[in-house]
Amino acid sequence: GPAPESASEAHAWLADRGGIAGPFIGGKWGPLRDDFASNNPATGEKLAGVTKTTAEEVEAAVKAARRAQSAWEKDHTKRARVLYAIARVMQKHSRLLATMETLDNGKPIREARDIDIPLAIRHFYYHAGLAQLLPTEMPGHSALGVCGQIIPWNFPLLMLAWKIAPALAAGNTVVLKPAEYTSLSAMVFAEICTEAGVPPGVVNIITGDGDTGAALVAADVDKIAFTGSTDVGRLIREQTAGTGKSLTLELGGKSPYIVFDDADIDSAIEGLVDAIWFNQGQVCCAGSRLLVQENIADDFHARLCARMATLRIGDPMDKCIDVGAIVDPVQHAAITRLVSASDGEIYHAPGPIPEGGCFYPPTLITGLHTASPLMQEEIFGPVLVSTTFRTPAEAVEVANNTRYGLAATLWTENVNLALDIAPKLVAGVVWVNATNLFDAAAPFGGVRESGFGREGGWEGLGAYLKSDAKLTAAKAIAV
Ligand code: TXE
Repeated sequence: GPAPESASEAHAWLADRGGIAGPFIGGKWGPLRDDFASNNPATGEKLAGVTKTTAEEVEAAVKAARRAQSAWEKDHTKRARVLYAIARVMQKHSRLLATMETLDNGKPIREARDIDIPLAIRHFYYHAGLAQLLPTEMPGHSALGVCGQIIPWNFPLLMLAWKIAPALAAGNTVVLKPAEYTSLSAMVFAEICTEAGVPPGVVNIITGDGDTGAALVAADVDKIAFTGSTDVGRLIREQTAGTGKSLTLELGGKSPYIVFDDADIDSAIEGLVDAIWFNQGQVCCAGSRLLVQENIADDFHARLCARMATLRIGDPMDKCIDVGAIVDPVQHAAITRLVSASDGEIYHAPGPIPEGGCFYPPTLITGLHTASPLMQEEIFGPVLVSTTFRTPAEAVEVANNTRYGLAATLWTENVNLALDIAPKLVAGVVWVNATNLFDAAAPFGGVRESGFGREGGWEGLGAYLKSDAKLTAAKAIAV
């Protein structure tokens, strides 16, 4: 096959900056300290040192954002122009962004190059348009102010784009914290902002772990937007309760993937490969729970196992690889622990796995009880659990038997059945004969313990504006 993508440009970029990722505040780097390491999960090598931004430094970032906010909000045409420039400069550096993302996160370079980076860029192009249209489409709305944004490690640059693009389009300034495992593409992004003419203080990046995140939640911000674990989401909800800070949460999931007996089975299996093995299954809306109609279950499982045996696991920089590395040994250990506690039948894809990295094979588990922890808990790895159903009503009941509600997928050739089932599924998005479709114009988000608030489209922009209700109340008082 083709030669692996070269890592040399990304290594040189990091070396030029002293090999440390740290806070970017008011348009400047620093202070930079090597507090902990960011490693390549495929090899264990240290890529860079990362600064654990202190509470005082977080306050300085919030102050820089506060100082920049009103000028930024004044001119929507300038915002549109700058967002458009960000997209273009990202495009120019897309190769560096893709290799940095793959080195730091372990995802296959094919996915970083063809999915993460283009979708992130598209988010900025799209929101440049929304910024331009805002005063005519949503007259009278104003920005929230300074937004604190905390993102996870599974799609570092894409989650950054989902947070920063709408916030900036709406006239807010931001302080964003990348996840501790994956700070490096955010570092590249900070310099892209400078190159694109983003005024100092409009975008601030603070590196660090949960302590830095907690300091951001406690700081003088007008909104917290969080994507991450349900436990931390709950904590942040408690911390912001009664403070007047706006909050949106995008949390975990255990999304059902329902296959009826009349489905196009080849397509349903290819969809499933995407649903649960894309990004090693480290996807909030992963189709991690297969529900297959009982009369086709044995055949479906046999064909699925045959397909799993063809997946190539290995060096994420290799363009031929389907499944890369798990982001960190901590996450790898969590997946291993959950699977080893299973009382079901476990099938691991037989493909060879490289030594020395954080690799976990694509895995299918059958024969679990619906109440089994593996059927209920988010595994956040390349592990699919499977169960069967007899009737459409039973499929709906089992699909909804979870505390989550982020996404759902269903496969059938019967359009009447699809139209009947889709609205009964408790989920923020339902895909029919497709999966993992994302677009900057389509709002994404959960219900129940998967969180609240939407990202993408006008709805997502609304999450960064003072709401109609608040405006109406303010007017009522004025009268
Ligand atoms: O998440 P955390 P972790 C789920 C998934 C995974 C599990 C644990 O099941 O196995 O969570 O992952 C910051 N105040 N998801 O531990 O800790 C943290 O620094 C403020 C699903 O990595 O929630 C990081 O930037 N911030 C999810 C971000 O929160 C805090 C994606 C997410 O990390 C904080 C990731 C605190 N007290 C994990 N503690 C999805 N929905 O896609 C941590 N952080």
